[in-house]
Amino acid sequence: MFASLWLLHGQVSLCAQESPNAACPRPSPGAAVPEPEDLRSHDGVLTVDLTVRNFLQPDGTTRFCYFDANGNQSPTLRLNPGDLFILNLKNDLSDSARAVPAASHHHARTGTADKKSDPCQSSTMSLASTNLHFHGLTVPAVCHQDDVLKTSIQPGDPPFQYKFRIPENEPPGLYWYHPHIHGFSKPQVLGGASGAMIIEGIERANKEVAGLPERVLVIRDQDLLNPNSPPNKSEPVVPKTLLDSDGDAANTGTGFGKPAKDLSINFVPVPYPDYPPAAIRMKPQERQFWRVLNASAITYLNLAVLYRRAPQQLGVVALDGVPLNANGTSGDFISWQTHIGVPPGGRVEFIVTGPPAGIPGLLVTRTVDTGLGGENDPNRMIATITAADDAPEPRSRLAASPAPLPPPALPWLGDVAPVRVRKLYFSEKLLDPNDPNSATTFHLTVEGRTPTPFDPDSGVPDIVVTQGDVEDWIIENRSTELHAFHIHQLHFMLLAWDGVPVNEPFLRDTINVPFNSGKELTYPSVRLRMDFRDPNTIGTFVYHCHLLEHEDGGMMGLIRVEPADSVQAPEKTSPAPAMGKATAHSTTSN
Ligand SMILES: [Cu+2]
Repeated sequence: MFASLWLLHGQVSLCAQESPNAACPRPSPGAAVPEPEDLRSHDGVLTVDLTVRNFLQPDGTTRFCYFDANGNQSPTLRLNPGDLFILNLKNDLSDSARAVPAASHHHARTGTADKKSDPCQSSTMSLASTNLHFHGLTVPAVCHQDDVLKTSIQPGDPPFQYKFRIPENEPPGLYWYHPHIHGFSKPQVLGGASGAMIIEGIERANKEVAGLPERVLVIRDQDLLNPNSPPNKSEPVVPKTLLDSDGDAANTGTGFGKPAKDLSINFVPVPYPDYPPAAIRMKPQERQFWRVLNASAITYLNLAVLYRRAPQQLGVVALDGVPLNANGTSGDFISWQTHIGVPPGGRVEFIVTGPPAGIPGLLVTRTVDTGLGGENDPNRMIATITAADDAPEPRSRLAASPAPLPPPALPWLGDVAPVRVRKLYFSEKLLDPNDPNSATTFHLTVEGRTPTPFDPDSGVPDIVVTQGDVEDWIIENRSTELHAFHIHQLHFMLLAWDGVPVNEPFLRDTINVPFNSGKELTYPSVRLRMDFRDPNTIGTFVYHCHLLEHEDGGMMGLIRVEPADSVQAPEKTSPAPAMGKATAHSTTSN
Protein backbone atom coordinates (compact mmCIF):
# COMPACT_ATOMS: atom_id res chain seq x y z
CA MET A 1 0.00 0.00 0.00
CA PHE A 2 2.69 2.41 1.08
CA ALA A 3 4.99 1.83 -1.88
CA SER A 4 2.20 1.85 -4.45
CA LEU A 5 0.82 5.13 -3.17
CA TRP A 6 4.15 6.80 -3.58
CA LEU A 7 4.50 5.35 -7.04
CA LEU A 8 1.06 6.53 -8.06
CA HIS A 9 1.77 9.93 -6.63
CA GLY A 10 4.86 10.18 -8.84
CA GLN A 11 2.78 9.44 -11.90
CA VAL A 12 0.05 11.84 -10.93
CA SER A 13 2.42 14.73 -10.50
CA LEU A 14 3.17 14.41 -14.19
CA CYS A 15 -0.36 13.86 -15.44
CA ALA A 16 -2.75 14.98 -12.74
CA GLN A 17 -5.76 14.62 -15.01
CA GLU A 18 -5.35 10.93 -15.75
CA SER A 19 -5.41 8.92 -12.56
CA PRO A 20 -6.17 11.31 -9.72
CA ASN A 21 -8.50 8.95 -7.87
CA ALA A 22 -5.79 6.39 -7.39
CA ALA A 23 -3.57 8.94 -5.70
CA CYS A 24 -6.03 10.34 -3.18
CA PRO A 25 -8.51 7.49 -2.94
CA ARG A 26 -11.96 8.01 -1.49
CA PRO A 27 -14.72 5.44 -0.98
CA SER A 28 -17.71 5.30 -3.34
CA PRO A 29 -21.19 6.52 -2.38
CA GLY A 30 -23.04 3.86 -0.41
CA ALA A 31 -19.86 2.23 0.91
CA ALA A 32 -19.45 0.91 4.46
CA VAL A 33 -18.24 3.68 6.78
CA PRO A 34 -14.53 2.93 7.29
CA GLU A 35 -12.75 3.66 10.56
CA PRO A 36 -9.82 6.09 10.39
CA GLU A 37 -6.53 4.49 11.40
CA ASP A 38 -5.67 5.04 15.10
CA LEU A 39 -2.18 6.31 15.91
CA ARG A 40 -1.69 5.90 19.66
CA SER A 41 1.02 7.25 21.92
CA HIS A 42 3.44 4.75 23.47
CA ASP A 43 5.41 5.32 26.67
CA GLY A 44 4.10 8.87 26.79
CA VAL A 45 5.11 9.85 23.25
CA LEU A 46 3.27 9.99 19.92
CA THR A 47 5.45 10.67 16.88
CA VAL A 48 3.63 11.12 13.58
CA ASP A 49 4.94 11.80 10.09
CA LEU A 50 2.20 13.47 8.08
CA THR A 51 2.32 14.57 4.44
CA VAL A 52 -0.30 16.86 2.93
CA ARG A 53 -0.96 16.45 -0.80
CA ASN A 54 -3.51 17.75 -3.27
CA PHE A 55 -4.90 16.27 -6.45
CA LEU A 56 -6.91 17.96 -9.14
CA GLN A 57 -10.01 15.96 -10.04
CA PRO A 58 -11.50 15.61 -13.52
CA ASP A 59 -14.46 17.76 -12.42
CA GLY A 60 -12.15 20.63 -11.55
CA THR A 61 -12.29 20.24 -7.76
CA THR A 62 -9.13 19.56 -5.77
CA ARG A 63 -8.78 16.98 -3.02
CA PHE A 64 -6.45 17.69 -0.12
CA CYS A 65 -5.21 14.62 1.75
CA TYR A 66 -3.15 13.89 4.84
CA PHE A 67 -1.14 10.66 4.57
CA ASP A 68 0.76 9.09 7.46
CA ALA A 69 4.00 7.13 6.92
CA ASN A 70 1.99 3.98 6.11
CA GLY A 71 -0.26 5.66 3.58
CA ASN A 72 -3.30 5.96 5.86
CA GLN A 73 -5.46 9.02 5.19
CA SER A 74 -6.35 11.42 8.02
CA PRO A 75 -5.42 9.10 10.91
CA THR A 76 -6.96 9.69 14.35
CA LEU A 77 -4.25 10.92 16.72
CA ARG A 78 -4.71 9.50 20.23
CA LEU A 79 -2.82 10.91 23.20
CA ASN A 80 -3.13 10.98 26.97
CA PRO A 81 -2.88 14.12 29.09
CA GLY A 82 0.82 14.71 29.77
CA ASP A 83 1.99 12.93 26.61
CA LEU A 84 4.62 14.42 24.33
CA PHE A 85 3.29 15.00 20.80
CA ILE A 86 5.68 15.25 17.85
CA LEU A 87 4.26 15.74 14.36
CA ASN A 88 6.53 16.15 11.34
CA LEU A 89 4.48 17.84 8.63
CA LYS A 90 5.69 17.63 5.04
CA ASN A 91 4.14 20.01 2.54
CA ASP A 92 3.78 18.10 -0.72
CA LEU A 93 1.12 20.39 -2.20
CA SER A 94 1.48 20.97 -5.90
CA ASP A 95 0.86 23.89 -8.17
CA SER A 96 -1.92 22.06 -9.96
CA ALA A 97 -4.06 23.36 -7.14
CA ARG A 98 -3.86 26.75 -8.78
CA ALA A 99 -6.79 25.62 -10.87
CA VAL A 100 -8.98 26.02 -7.78
CA PRO A 101 -10.15 29.55 -7.08
CA ALA A 102 -9.38 30.65 -3.55
CA ALA A 103 -11.80 32.64 -1.44
CA SER A 104 -12.77 35.65 -3.44
CA HIS A 105 -12.05 38.23 -0.77
CA HIS A 106 -8.99 36.91 0.97
CA HIS A 107 -6.18 39.10 2.09
CA ALA A 108 -3.45 36.66 1.39
CA ARG A 109 0.14 37.60 1.54
CA THR A 110 1.91 36.17 -1.42
CA GLY A 111 5.48 37.26 -0.92
CA THR A 112 7.84 35.95 -3.55
CA ALA A 113 11.30 36.38 -2.15
CA ASP A 114 10.92 34.37 1.03
CA LYS A 115 10.58 30.84 -0.28
CA LYS A 116 13.50 29.74 1.85
CA SER A 117 12.59 31.93 4.79
CA ASP A 118 11.82 30.78 8.32
CA PRO A 119 8.43 28.98 8.34
CA CYS A 120 7.89 30.50 11.81
CA GLN A 121 8.03 34.04 10.36
CA SER A 122 6.53 33.48 6.95
CA SER A 123 4.89 36.17 4.90
CA THR A 124 3.71 33.65 2.29
CA MET A 125 0.16 32.42 2.60
CA SER A 126 -0.99 30.79 -0.63
CA LEU A 127 -3.12 27.83 -1.66
CA ALA A 128 0.05 25.73 -1.67
CA SER A 129 1.08 26.88 1.84
CA THR A 130 0.06 24.91 4.89
CA ASN A 131 0.19 24.76 8.69
CA LEU A 132 -1.86 23.11 11.44
CA HIS A 133 -4.30 24.24 14.08
CA PHE A 134 -5.10 21.84 16.90
CA HIS A 135 -8.71 22.87 17.42
CA GLY A 136 -9.78 22.92 21.06
CA LEU A 137 -6.46 22.17 22.73
CA THR A 138 -5.28 24.59 25.41
CA VAL A 139 -1.68 24.67 24.21
CA PRO A 140 0.39 27.82 23.62
CA ALA A 141 -0.10 29.81 20.40
CA VAL A 142 3.60 29.78 19.54
CA CYS A 143 5.47 28.42 16.55
CA HIS A 144 5.93 24.63 16.55
CA GLN A 145 2.88 24.43 18.86
CA ASP A 146 -0.41 26.10 17.89
CA ASP A 147 0.48 29.35 16.10
CA VAL A 148 -1.40 30.00 12.86
CA LEU A 149 -0.54 33.68 12.35
CA LYS A 150 3.08 33.45 11.24
CA THR A 151 3.56 29.72 10.71
CA SER A 152 3.40 28.80 7.03
CA ILE A 153 5.16 25.85 5.42
CA GLN A 154 5.84 25.95 1.69
CA PRO A 155 6.21 23.13 -0.87
CA GLY A 156 9.84 22.09 -0.91
CA ASP A 157 10.44 23.03 2.74
CA PRO A 158 11.84 20.20 4.87
CA PRO A 159 9.33 18.52 7.21
CA PHE A 160 8.20 21.04 9.82
CA GLN A 161 8.08 19.82 13.39
CA TYR A 162 5.17 20.42 15.75
CA LYS A 163 6.20 19.44 19.27
CA PHE A 164 4.35 20.00 22.52
CA ARG A 165 3.13 18.24 25.60
CA ILE A 166 -0.60 17.68 26.06
CA PRO A 167 -1.48 19.57 29.26
CA GLU A 168 -2.10 17.34 32.28
CA ASN A 169 -5.46 19.07 32.75
CA GLU A 170 -6.61 18.86 29.10
CA PRO A 171 -10.17 17.51 29.26
CA PRO A 172 -10.57 14.05 27.68
CA GLY A 173 -12.53 14.17 24.45
CA LEU A 174 -12.60 14.78 20.71
CA TYR A 175 -10.41 17.48 19.19
CA TRP A 176 -9.19 17.88 15.60
CA TYR A 177 -6.44 19.12 13.32
CA HIS A 178 -6.76 21.16 10.15
CA PRO A 179 -4.83 23.80 8.18
CA HIS A 180 -5.34 27.47 9.07
CA ILE A 181 -3.72 29.48 6.26
CA HIS A 182 -5.52 32.80 6.18
CA GLY A 183 -7.39 33.23 2.90
CA PHE A 184 -7.10 29.55 1.97
CA SER A 185 -8.64 27.59 4.85
CA LYS A 186 -11.84 26.89 2.95
CA PRO A 187 -10.44 25.20 -0.19
CA GLN A 188 -8.04 23.08 1.87
CA VAL A 189 -10.59 21.91 4.47
CA LEU A 190 -13.32 21.50 1.83
CA GLY A 191 -10.84 19.34 -0.09
CA GLY A 192 -10.56 17.02 2.92
CA ALA A 193 -7.63 18.36 4.95
CA SER A 194 -8.77 17.43 8.46
CA GLY A 195 -8.51 14.65 10.99
CA ALA A 196 -9.63 13.71 14.49
CA MET A 197 -7.55 13.92 17.62
CA ILE A 198 -8.58 12.23 20.86
CA ILE A 199 -7.39 13.04 24.34
CA GLU A 200 -7.92 9.68 26.03
CA GLY A 201 -9.70 9.04 29.29
CA ILE A 202 -13.31 10.15 28.77
CA GLU A 203 -14.36 6.97 30.61
CA ARG A 204 -12.41 8.36 33.58
CA ALA A 205 -14.62 11.47 33.49
CA ASN A 206 -17.92 9.64 33.10
CA LYS A 207 -18.11 5.95 33.97
CA GLU A 208 -21.34 5.55 31.96
CA VAL A 209 -19.14 5.13 28.87
CA ALA A 210 -16.60 2.75 30.47
CA GLY A 211 -16.15 -0.40 28.39
CA LEU A 212 -18.16 0.86 25.40
CA PRO A 213 -16.96 0.29 21.83
CA GLU A 214 -16.15 3.70 20.32
CA ARG A 215 -16.56 4.91 16.78
CA VAL A 216 -14.99 8.08 15.34
CA LEU A 217 -17.18 9.69 12.67
CA VAL A 218 -15.78 12.65 10.74
CA ILE A 219 -18.41 14.47 8.71
CA ARG A 220 -16.94 16.73 6.02
CA ASP A 221 -18.46 18.76 3.22
CA GLN A 222 -17.30 18.98 -0.38
CA ASP A 223 -18.40 20.57 -3.63
CA LEU A 224 -21.51 18.98 -5.14
CA LEU A 225 -20.79 15.87 -7.21
CA ASN A 226 -23.97 16.52 -9.24
CA PRO A 227 -24.36 20.30 -9.20
CA ASN A 228 -26.69 20.41 -12.19
CA SER A 229 -29.15 17.71 -11.09
CA PRO A 230 -32.71 18.67 -10.20
CA PRO A 231 -33.84 17.66 -6.71
CA ASN A 232 -35.10 14.12 -6.25
CA LYS A 233 -38.75 13.78 -7.32
CA SER A 234 -39.70 12.55 -3.86
CA GLU A 235 -38.86 15.99 -2.44
CA PRO A 236 -41.44 18.73 -2.14
CA VAL A 237 -41.04 21.36 -4.85
CA VAL A 238 -39.16 24.37 -3.54
CA PRO A 239 -38.77 27.81 -5.06
CA LYS A 240 -36.06 28.12 -7.69
CA THR A 241 -32.59 27.65 -6.25
CA LEU A 242 -30.77 30.93 -5.79
CA LEU A 243 -27.04 31.33 -5.38
CA ASP A 244 -25.46 33.49 -2.71
CA SER A 245 -22.52 35.81 -3.36
CA ASP A 246 -20.13 32.88 -2.78
CA GLY A 247 -21.83 30.88 -5.52
CA ASP A 248 -23.40 28.43 -3.06
CA ALA A 249 -27.06 27.40 -3.02
CA ALA A 250 -28.87 29.87 -0.80
CA ASN A 251 -31.17 28.87 2.07
CA THR A 252 -34.58 27.92 0.69
CA GLY A 253 -36.14 28.09 4.13
CA THR A 254 -38.01 24.86 3.37
CA GLY A 255 -35.67 22.12 4.58
CA PHE A 256 -35.39 20.84 1.01
CA GLY A 257 -33.78 21.75 -2.29
CA LYS A 258 -30.19 21.78 -3.45
CA PRO A 259 -27.66 21.89 -0.61
CA ALA A 260 -24.72 24.28 -0.74
CA LYS A 261 -22.32 21.33 -0.35
CA ASP A 262 -22.40 17.54 -0.34
CA LEU A 263 -21.54 15.77 2.89
CA SER A 264 -19.26 12.79 3.46
CA ILE A 265 -18.84 10.52 6.48
CA ASN A 266 -15.31 9.19 6.99
CA PHE A 267 -14.84 10.18 3.35
CA VAL A 268 -17.84 8.18 2.03
CA PRO A 269 -19.69 10.82 -0.02
CA VAL A 270 -23.46 11.20 0.30
CA PRO A 271 -24.20 13.19 -2.84
CA TYR A 272 -27.19 15.31 -3.79
CA PRO A 273 -29.84 14.73 -5.16
CA ASP A 274 -30.56 11.16 -3.94
CA TYR A 275 -28.25 11.12 -0.88
CA PRO A 276 -27.38 7.40 -1.14
CA PRO A 277 -26.49 6.73 2.51
CA ALA A 278 -23.21 5.24 3.68
CA ALA A 279 -23.54 2.01 5.70
CA ILE A 280 -22.97 1.41 9.42
CA ARG A 281 -23.45 -2.07 10.89
CA MET A 282 -23.90 -2.75 14.60
CA LYS A 283 -24.78 -5.74 16.72
CA PRO A 284 -28.50 -5.55 17.62
CA GLN A 285 -29.14 -3.13 20.48
CA GLU A 286 -25.46 -2.76 21.25
CA ARG A 287 -24.50 0.40 23.15
CA GLN A 288 -21.72 2.29 21.39
CA PHE A 289 -19.98 5.59 22.01
CA TRP A 290 -20.01 7.77 18.89
CA ARG A 291 -17.51 10.61 18.62
CA VAL A 292 -18.70 12.92 15.83
CA LEU A 293 -16.70 15.80 14.37
CA ASN A 294 -18.21 18.34 12.02
CA ALA A 295 -15.13 19.06 9.89
CA SER A 296 -17.23 20.86 7.27
CA ALA A 297 -16.00 24.08 5.78
CA ILE A 298 -19.42 25.74 5.79
CA THR A 299 -22.15 23.17 6.56
CA TYR A 300 -24.12 23.11 9.82
CA LEU A 301 -25.34 19.73 11.09
CA ASN A 302 -28.38 18.83 13.15
CA LEU A 303 -27.85 15.12 13.81
CA ALA A 304 -30.55 12.61 14.61
CA VAL A 305 -30.76 8.81 14.65
CA LEU A 306 -34.05 7.37 13.41
CA TYR A 307 -35.31 3.79 13.81
CA ARG A 308 -38.32 3.20 11.56
CA ARG A 309 -38.45 7.01 11.34
CA ALA A 310 -38.70 7.42 15.13
CA PRO A 311 -36.02 9.71 16.63
CA GLN A 312 -33.89 7.86 19.18
CA GLN A 313 -32.53 9.15 22.47
CA LEU A 314 -28.85 10.03 22.14
CA GLY A 315 -26.91 10.30 25.41
CA VAL A 316 -24.61 13.31 25.06
CA VAL A 317 -21.51 12.95 27.24
CA ALA A 318 -19.23 15.66 25.81
CA LEU A 319 -19.31 18.72 23.56
CA ASP A 320 -16.31 20.30 21.84
CA GLY A 321 -13.87 17.97 23.60
CA VAL A 322 -15.06 18.64 27.15
CA PRO A 323 -17.23 16.24 29.18
CA LEU A 324 -20.53 17.87 30.16
CA ASN A 325 -19.77 17.04 33.81
CA ALA A 326 -16.48 18.99 33.84
CA ASN A 327 -18.10 21.40 36.33
CA GLY A 328 -17.26 18.76 38.94
CA THR A 329 -20.71 18.64 40.49
CA SER A 330 -22.96 16.76 38.11
CA GLY A 331 -21.73 13.20 38.62
CA ASP A 332 -22.03 10.86 35.63
CA PHE A 333 -24.27 13.36 33.86
CA ILE A 334 -25.70 12.51 30.46
CA SER A 335 -27.91 14.85 28.45
CA TRP A 336 -30.48 12.83 26.47
CA GLN A 337 -31.41 14.47 23.17
CA THR A 338 -33.26 13.45 20.01
CA HIS A 339 -31.30 15.84 17.79
CA ILE A 340 -28.00 17.63 18.23
CA GLY A 341 -26.87 20.78 16.42
CA VAL A 342 -23.18 20.78 15.49
CA PRO A 343 -21.71 23.90 13.86
CA PRO A 344 -18.70 23.66 11.54
CA GLY A 345 -15.77 22.89 13.86
CA GLY A 346 -17.98 21.51 16.64
CA ARG A 347 -17.88 18.01 18.14
CA VAL A 348 -20.44 15.91 19.94
CA GLU A 349 -19.85 12.60 21.72
CA PHE A 350 -22.84 10.48 22.62
CA ILE A 351 -24.08 7.04 23.56
CA VAL A 352 -26.28 5.37 20.96
CA THR A 353 -28.04 2.00 21.23
CA GLY A 354 -28.15 -0.02 18.01
CA PRO A 355 -31.48 -0.92 16.44
CA PRO A 356 -33.12 -4.26 17.21
CA ALA A 357 -32.57 -6.93 14.55
CA GLY A 358 -34.72 -6.25 11.50
CA ILE A 359 -35.44 -2.60 12.31
CA PRO A 360 -33.90 -0.19 9.78
CA GLY A 361 -31.95 2.70 11.22
CA LEU A 362 -30.73 5.99 9.75
CA LEU A 363 -28.25 8.65 10.76
CA VAL A 364 -29.55 11.91 9.30
CA THR A 365 -28.99 15.62 9.52
CA ARG A 366 -32.12 17.69 9.88
CA THR A 367 -32.28 21.03 8.17
CA VAL A 368 -30.64 24.07 9.76
CA ASP A 369 -32.19 27.48 9.13
CA THR A 370 -29.13 29.58 8.33
CA GLY A 371 -31.10 32.79 7.71
CA LEU A 372 -32.00 34.74 4.62
CA GLY A 373 -28.35 35.29 3.72
CA GLY A 374 -27.17 31.78 4.59
CA GLU A 375 -26.49 28.63 2.60
CA ASN A 376 -28.96 25.80 2.15
CA ASP A 377 -28.48 22.97 4.68
CA PRO A 378 -31.47 20.71 3.93
CA ASN A 379 -32.70 17.49 5.54
CA ARG A 380 -30.69 14.55 4.26
CA MET A 381 -29.61 11.02 5.01
CA ILE A 382 -26.01 10.32 6.01
CA ALA A 383 -25.84 6.59 6.80
CA THR A 384 -28.02 3.55 7.26
CA ILE A 385 -27.66 1.72 10.58
CA THR A 386 -28.21 -2.00 10.18
CA ALA A 387 -28.33 -4.45 13.06
CA ALA A 388 -26.64 -7.80 12.44
CA ASP A 389 -25.29 -10.42 14.82
CA ASP A 390 -22.15 -10.76 12.72
CA ALA A 391 -21.50 -6.99 12.51
CA PRO A 392 -17.84 -6.27 13.25
CA GLU A 393 -17.03 -4.50 16.50
CA PRO A 394 -15.44 -1.06 16.22
CA ARG A 395 -11.68 -1.33 16.46
CA SER A 396 -11.43 0.60 19.72
CA ARG A 397 -13.08 0.11 23.09
CA LEU A 398 -12.92 2.36 26.16
CA ALA A 399 -11.34 0.98 29.34
CA ALA A 400 -13.80 -1.02 31.44
CA SER A 401 -12.65 -0.07 34.94
CA PRO A 402 -10.94 3.29 34.74
CA ALA A 403 -9.46 5.30 37.59
CA PRO A 404 -11.56 8.44 38.04
CA LEU A 405 -10.08 11.76 36.88
CA PRO A 406 -8.83 14.07 39.63
CA PRO A 407 -11.29 16.88 40.44
CA PRO A 408 -10.75 20.19 38.57
CA ALA A 409 -8.05 22.40 40.10
CA LEU A 410 -9.79 25.70 39.33
CA PRO A 411 -13.22 26.90 40.48
CA TRP A 412 -15.97 26.18 37.97
CA LEU A 413 -16.08 28.92 35.29
CA GLY A 414 -19.77 29.51 35.92
CA ASP A 415 -18.98 30.46 39.53
CA VAL A 416 -16.34 33.08 38.67
CA ALA A 417 -17.41 36.70 38.33
CA PRO A 418 -16.25 38.38 35.10
CA VAL A 419 -13.85 41.32 35.46
CA ARG A 420 -15.35 43.07 32.44
CA VAL A 421 -17.90 42.79 29.64
CA ARG A 422 -17.04 43.31 25.98
CA LYS A 423 -19.32 43.46 22.97
CA LEU A 424 -18.37 42.26 19.48
CA TYR A 425 -20.46 41.92 16.39
CA PHE A 426 -20.56 40.00 13.13
CA SER A 427 -21.44 42.06 10.05
CA GLU A 428 -21.24 41.78 6.28
CA LYS A 429 -20.97 44.45 3.65
CA LEU A 430 -21.75 44.22 -0.04
CA LEU A 431 -19.19 45.84 -2.31
CA ASP A 432 -22.09 47.24 -4.33
CA PRO A 433 -25.06 47.77 -2.01
CA ASN A 434 -27.38 47.74 -5.02
CA ASP A 435 -26.17 44.36 -6.29
CA PRO A 436 -26.92 41.44 -3.94
CA ASN A 437 -24.56 39.26 -6.00
CA SER A 438 -21.58 41.57 -5.63
CA ALA A 439 -18.64 40.56 -3.47
CA THR A 440 -19.15 40.58 0.29
CA THR A 441 -16.67 41.57 2.95
CA PHE A 442 -16.93 39.87 6.32
CA HIS A 443 -16.27 41.58 9.65
CA LEU A 444 -16.00 40.65 13.31
CA THR A 445 -15.70 43.95 15.12
CA VAL A 446 -15.27 45.18 18.68
CA GLU A 447 -18.21 47.51 19.43
CA GLY A 448 -17.25 51.13 18.79
CA ARG A 449 -14.55 50.38 16.21
CA THR A 450 -14.84 50.63 12.43
CA PRO A 451 -15.57 47.27 10.76
CA THR A 452 -12.60 46.14 8.68
CA PRO A 453 -11.64 42.69 7.42
CA PHE A 454 -8.92 40.93 9.44
CA ASP A 455 -5.49 42.22 8.46
CA PRO A 456 -2.87 39.50 8.94
CA ASP A 457 -0.07 42.02 8.63
CA SER A 458 -1.33 44.37 11.35
CA GLY A 459 -0.12 42.42 14.37
CA VAL A 460 -1.98 44.90 16.60
CA PRO A 461 -4.47 43.09 18.81
CA ASP A 462 -8.13 44.04 18.72
CA ILE A 463 -8.48 42.85 22.31
CA VAL A 464 -5.91 42.68 25.12
CA VAL A 465 -6.68 40.49 28.11
CA THR A 466 -4.72 39.62 31.24
CA GLN A 467 -4.08 35.97 31.98
CA GLY A 468 -6.01 34.92 35.04
CA ASP A 469 -9.05 36.98 34.12
CA VAL A 470 -12.53 35.80 33.28
CA GLU A 471 -14.59 38.04 30.99
CA ASP A 472 -18.10 38.07 29.56
CA TRP A 473 -18.34 38.63 25.81
CA ILE A 474 -21.57 39.52 24.07
CA ILE A 475 -21.37 38.50 20.42
CA GLU A 476 -24.02 40.14 18.24
CA ASN A 477 -25.00 39.14 14.74
CA ARG A 478 -25.93 42.13 12.58
CA SER A 479 -25.98 40.06 9.38
CA THR A 480 -28.80 38.03 7.90
CA GLU A 481 -27.01 34.68 8.17
CA LEU A 482 -25.96 32.35 10.95
CA HIS A 483 -22.32 32.50 12.07
CA ALA A 484 -20.28 30.15 14.27
CA PHE A 485 -18.04 31.96 16.78
CA HIS A 486 -14.81 30.13 17.64
CA ILE A 487 -11.77 31.17 19.68
CA HIS A 488 -8.43 29.38 19.77
CA GLN A 489 -6.66 28.11 22.95
CA LEU A 490 -9.69 28.13 25.29
CA HIS A 491 -13.26 27.12 25.99
CA PHE A 492 -16.18 29.26 27.09
CA MET A 493 -19.59 28.86 28.64
CA LEU A 494 -22.85 29.98 27.01
CA LEU A 495 -24.74 32.21 29.46
CA ALA A 496 -27.53 33.60 27.30
CA TRP A 497 -28.98 32.91 23.87
CA ASP A 498 -30.57 35.87 22.15
CA GLY A 499 -30.87 37.69 25.45
CA VAL A 500 -32.48 34.80 27.33
CA PRO A 501 -30.37 33.19 30.09
CA VAL A 502 -29.67 29.50 29.49
CA ASN A 503 -28.72 26.79 31.95
CA GLU A 504 -25.66 25.24 30.31
CA PRO A 505 -23.22 24.20 33.05
CA PHE A 506 -20.71 22.97 30.46
CA LEU A 507 -18.16 24.32 27.98
CA ARG A 508 -17.89 24.83 24.24
CA ASP A 509 -15.32 26.24 21.83
CA THR A 510 -17.66 26.94 18.90
CA ILE A 511 -21.15 28.45 19.16
CA ASN A 512 -23.81 29.51 16.68
CA VAL A 513 -24.80 33.16 16.81
CA PRO A 514 -28.40 33.58 15.63
CA PHE A 515 -28.99 35.60 12.46
CA ASN A 516 -30.68 38.96 12.18
CA SER A 517 -34.15 38.53 10.74
CA GLY A 518 -34.69 42.27 10.58
CA LYS A 519 -37.91 41.80 12.52
CA GLU A 520 -36.59 42.67 15.99
CA LEU A 521 -35.61 45.95 17.56
CA THR A 522 -32.29 44.59 18.80
CA TYR A 523 -29.68 42.41 17.15
CA PRO A 524 -29.60 38.75 18.13
CA SER A 525 -26.67 37.76 20.33
CA VAL A 526 -25.03 35.21 22.58
CA ARG A 527 -23.40 35.99 25.93
CA LEU A 528 -20.29 33.94 26.67
CA ARG A 529 -18.11 33.58 29.78
CA MET A 530 -14.55 33.53 28.47
CA ASP A 531 -11.84 31.74 30.47
CA PHE A 532 -8.34 33.23 30.32
CA ARG A 533 -7.14 31.60 33.55
CA ASP A 534 -4.92 28.92 32.02
CA PRO A 535 -1.29 30.15 31.64
CA ASN A 536 -1.21 28.39 28.24
CA THR A 537 -3.56 31.08 26.92
CA ILE A 538 -0.75 33.68 27.20
CA GLY A 539 0.13 34.84 23.70
CA THR A 540 -1.43 36.24 20.55
CA PHE A 541 -4.08 34.26 18.71
CA VAL A 542 -7.39 34.58 16.88
CA TYR A 543 -11.14 34.34 17.25
CA HIS A 544 -13.27 34.02 14.13
CA CYS A 545 -16.32 32.67 12.38
CA HIS A 546 -15.83 28.96 11.67
CA LEU A 547 -17.61 29.17 8.33
CA LEU A 548 -14.34 29.14 6.49
CA GLU A 549 -15.36 31.38 3.60
CA HIS A 550 -16.20 33.98 6.23
CA GLU A 551 -12.93 33.42 8.10
CA ASP A 552 -10.93 33.60 4.86
CA GLY A 553 -12.90 36.71 3.92
CA GLY A 554 -11.81 38.55 7.07
CA MET A 555 -14.35 37.62 9.79
CA MET A 556 -11.60 37.25 12.36
CA GLY A 557 -10.00 39.24 15.16
CA LEU A 558 -6.72 39.22 17.05
CA ILE A 559 -6.44 38.84 20.82
CA ARG A 560 -3.37 39.12 23.01
CA VAL A 561 -3.37 37.54 26.45
CA GLU A 562 -0.70 39.24 28.57
CA PRO A 563 1.06 37.59 31.50
CA ALA A 564 -0.63 38.50 34.77
CA ASP A 565 2.30 40.56 36.07
CA SER A 566 2.84 42.67 32.94
CA VAL A 567 1.74 46.17 32.03
CA GLN A 568 -0.99 46.00 29.39
CA ALA A 569 -0.08 47.05 25.87
CA PRO A 570 -2.62 49.18 24.06
CA GLU A 571 -5.34 47.68 21.92
CA LYS A 572 -6.01 48.79 18.39
CA THR A 573 -7.63 52.20 18.30
CA SER A 574 -9.76 53.57 15.55
CA PRO A 575 -12.17 56.46 15.38
CA ALA A 576 -15.65 55.64 16.53
CA PRO A 577 -18.16 55.30 13.72
CA ALA A 578 -19.51 58.72 12.90
CA MET A 579 -23.14 57.73 12.97
CA GLY A 580 -23.25 55.11 15.68
CA LYS A 581 -25.83 52.45 15.06
CA ALA A 582 -26.77 53.86 11.67
CA THR A 583 -23.27 53.05 10.45
CA ALA A 584 -23.54 49.60 11.91
CA HIS A 585 -26.80 49.06 10.07
CA SER A 586 -25.22 49.99 6.78
CA THR A 587 -22.72 47.18 7.24
CA THR A 588 -25.35 44.48 7.11
CA SER A 589 -25.99 42.93 3.77
CA ASN A 590 -29.43 43.16 2.17
CU1 LIG B 1 -19.78 33.24 9.46
